[in-house]
Amino acid sequence: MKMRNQSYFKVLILCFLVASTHAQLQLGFYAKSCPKAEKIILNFVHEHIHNAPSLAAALIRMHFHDCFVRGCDGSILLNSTTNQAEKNAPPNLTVRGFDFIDRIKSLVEAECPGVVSCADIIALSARDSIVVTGGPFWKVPTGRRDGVVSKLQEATQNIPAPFFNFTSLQTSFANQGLDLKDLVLLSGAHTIGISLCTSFSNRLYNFTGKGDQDPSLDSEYAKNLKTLKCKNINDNTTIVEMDPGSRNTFDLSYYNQVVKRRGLFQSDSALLTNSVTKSLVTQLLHGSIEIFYDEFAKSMEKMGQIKVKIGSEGEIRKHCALVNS
Ligand code: HEM
Ligand SMILES: *[C@@H]1O[C@H](CO)[C@@H](O)[C@H](O)[C@H]1NC(C)=O
Ligand SMILES: *[C@@H]1O[C@H](CO)[C@@H](O)[C@H](O)[C@H]1NC(C)=O
Ligand SMILES: *[C@@H]1O[C@H](CO)[C@@H](O)[C@H](O)[C@H]1NC(C)=O
Ligand SMILES: *[C@@H]1O[C@H](CO)[C@@H](O)[C@H](O)[C@H]1NC(C)=O
Ligand SMILES: CC(=O)N[C@H]1CO[C@H](CO)[C@@H](O)[C@@H]1O
Repeated sequence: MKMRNQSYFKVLILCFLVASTHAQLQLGFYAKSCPKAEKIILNFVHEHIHNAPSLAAALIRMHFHDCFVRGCDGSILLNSTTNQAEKNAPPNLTVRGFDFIDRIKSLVEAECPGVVSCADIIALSARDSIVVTGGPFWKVPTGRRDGVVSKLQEATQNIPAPFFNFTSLQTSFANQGLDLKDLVLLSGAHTIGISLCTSFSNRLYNFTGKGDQDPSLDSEYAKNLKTLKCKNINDNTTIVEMDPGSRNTFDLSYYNQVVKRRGLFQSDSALLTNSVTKSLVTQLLHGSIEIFYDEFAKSMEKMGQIKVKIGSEGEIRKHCALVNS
């Protein structure tokens, strides 16, 4: 009887373990199946990011765009087939780094074919590239599986646009299980990287269709942008640093820009239009870089878990741009 009870108990525990490993990602998921995988990714990022530090911005943005559409499942990497893929949607016009991911994938495939997902490669290389360029570290539990569907319309519907107001941003983030704190912290990624004029030139030239300027944008700043950068509303080639003078430094100065009414997008300015997000911005500025990094890490860990596919869902793609045949 005692024996029976014990083995019954063991079965229960086993079931629980199996259920829980299938219910979520885990740190070092590839420790047995491909022990060198994470090292290969980190090494590659280490060797190549110095030639192109701006790629860190591109990769964290790719991770964000991937997670907001069908979860973090690498669907952003798929090429269009009979239908138009996410890749071809307007919001990703400037998503870069696809080759970089493909090169990492081929190194990892050479080490252990068919084991490491493209979705995990995005998540790990985004984190590693930010760390290697001196930014915050966050944990990346692995075990994501790759999706087999990618639709342009879903990217357009789910990726927040630069002209979003507070309400639309809140809804967009809530749809992904993210709250206002996540919104403020993740927007902090705009401390690095660049934007095309066309992502915000309506604020400079034709805010309400009467040839006017967005009153919530600092007028001095708007004037400088117009004379030095975005010389007309159709300029779709000039790039602007979102956090001028520190576009490669992961610091608090993005929030400084925001409180000075110099956030580049309406979505950045919108953080001041709600008392909760406004006070979070102020708190971050009164805190320290360490606090920002810790809080940013928590939100990134949350974002990296959005609707992940695990266990036997999805597949491990052979080529990141193609579903397996
Ligand atoms: C809150 C809603 C957000 C909106 C409306 C938004 C919008 C944009 C837009 C319009 C651009 C410029 C695209 C271009 O013209 O080249 C951009 C760039 C960027 N975004 Fe966001 N974004 C948001 C949230 C995020 C989040 C959550 C992250 C990452 C955690 C992120 C990371 C970046 C980075 C790093 C860049 C620069 C990319 C580069 O240099 O290539 N953004 N974002
Ligand atoms: C995916 O599309 C890109 C751009 O059109 C192309 O360069 C690449 O070769 C394609 N990848 C595959 C695996 O077909
Ligand atoms: C925010 O934008 C949405 C969608 O354009 C609009 O319906 C709503 O009225 C706006 N909210 C505010 C407070 O301006
Ligand atoms: C400003 O917007 C209005 C309404 O959409 C449009 O009719 C007008 O041509 C625009 N002006 C410019 C300079 O783009
Ligand atoms: C940029 O604008 C020009 C002229 O307005 C247009 O011909 C071109 O297709 C645009 N490019 C992109 C990438 O939208
Ligand atoms: C990298 C990539 O495929 N970018 C595409 C994003 O979407 C536009 C259309 O909106 C395409 O022209 C780009 O090629």
